[in-house]
Amino acid sequence: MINGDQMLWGSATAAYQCEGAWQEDGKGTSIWDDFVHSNKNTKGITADVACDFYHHFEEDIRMLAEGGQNTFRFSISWSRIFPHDDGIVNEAGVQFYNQVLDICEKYKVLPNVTLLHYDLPSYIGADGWEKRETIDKFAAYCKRCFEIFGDRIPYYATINEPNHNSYCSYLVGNYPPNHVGDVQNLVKVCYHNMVANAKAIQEFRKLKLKAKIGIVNSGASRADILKDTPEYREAKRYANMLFHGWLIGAAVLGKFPDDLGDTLRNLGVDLSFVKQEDLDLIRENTVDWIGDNIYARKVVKPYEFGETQMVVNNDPHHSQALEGVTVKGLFQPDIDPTTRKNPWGREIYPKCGYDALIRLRDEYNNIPVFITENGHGMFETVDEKGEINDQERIEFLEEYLDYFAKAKEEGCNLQGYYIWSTMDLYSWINGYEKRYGLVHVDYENNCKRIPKKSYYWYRDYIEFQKNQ
Ligand code: BGP
Repeated sequence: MINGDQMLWGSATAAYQCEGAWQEDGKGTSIWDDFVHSNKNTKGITADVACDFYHHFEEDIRMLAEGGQNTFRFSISWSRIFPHDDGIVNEAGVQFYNQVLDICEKYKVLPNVTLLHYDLPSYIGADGWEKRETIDKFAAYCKRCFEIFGDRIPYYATINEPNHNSYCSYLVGNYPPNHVGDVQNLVKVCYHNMVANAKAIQEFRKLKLKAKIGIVNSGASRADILKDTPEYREAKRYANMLFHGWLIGAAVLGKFPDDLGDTLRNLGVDLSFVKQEDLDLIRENTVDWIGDNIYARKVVKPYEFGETQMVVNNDPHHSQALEGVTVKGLFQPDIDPTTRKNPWGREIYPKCGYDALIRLRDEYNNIPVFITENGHGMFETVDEKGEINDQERIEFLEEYLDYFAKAKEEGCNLQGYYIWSTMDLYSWINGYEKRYGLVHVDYENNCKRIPKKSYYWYRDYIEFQKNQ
């Protein structure tokens, strides 16, 4: 049971994955527009239209509210606000987000808004986070958003998943700029993200808004082990530090872990880009809340062989493939043969949500937490009655929610929960066949919306929780 009255209950989206309208009303292009239109993208699927949130937002937010949800997570497209590298605001872009906020107000839905969910403007470049100047450009963009939207947005998040995004972009190579095994730039990019986060927060504090600001991380319980030996525990410690600990440490505690520098130098990383002024900025500008996107844990074991790399499995026909990160000399992926996997090989492990919250309680000052994403990707069909019976998703969510409730009962500072996703939308690497929404989108039929069984289940679940 998650005590209802103070909790926010909602669902989440991201601009690139839902808006479409990729060139409408003066919008500039983003690095994801560039990537999906380039020959590096072998799948040839784009989000030019996506689920067309740009033209359906009123209906989407109304449905969300009618489904009992009182909060909506979405992101702002930087290139819709600043289409060019000249600092001139695109008023039509501002108007769009103001309209979205109007509809949220109309339906008493609290917006939780991420300022960057992967889609850097093309003029910043796919390699943008490698460049120090991007820190100032990001802070300037955020400052304008704070000035424009102010307290109309009660919860801002600076960046979505700096860790997962950087790992995909610089280790796996499946996100732009598609570098494989580029550890040097991976570290630099994560570092620049954290300095940019601090700089944006500095701008935010100057305005003395009532709103709260956070950052969204991926999986505070990322690392887990199958054997309890000193070697396994050490592998887990390193994995937790390098998956997320250095980023949450900087954002929440204002400092990187003590042994991070030595660990990275031992991996051959040149840290000459680190500056004392950045560390001061990070120390002085921490978040009010942390978002955690919870899907699965990462099982690791002590390092045995192989180069530093990350493997992801996007082939739904090889569900038992070994996924994960190898860091040479420190750890490598392990697989638990006893747990369930989804068709894309992602482990279903509800307890990881509990572990994440306990970790945030015990190691990060019990900072207020939002589960900013939790959801289940599935293949789905519409039955002969025109309905979508996603019972499997309901069971997934129930199991995870039971563990979140247990953590809250044990004193974790959980304040809000968002299902990924509000409606079906574009999946970064899997396109449209992998569906996450509470609401089905008929892409062949003008993006018609049909609530799934899980939509009604979530409405009843929230109602029940609120009455406890
Ligand atoms: C998170 C991202 C989301 C979303 C989700 C599902 O990491 O923040 O944007 O995409 O993962 O991922 P996928 O669609 O790859 O299964």
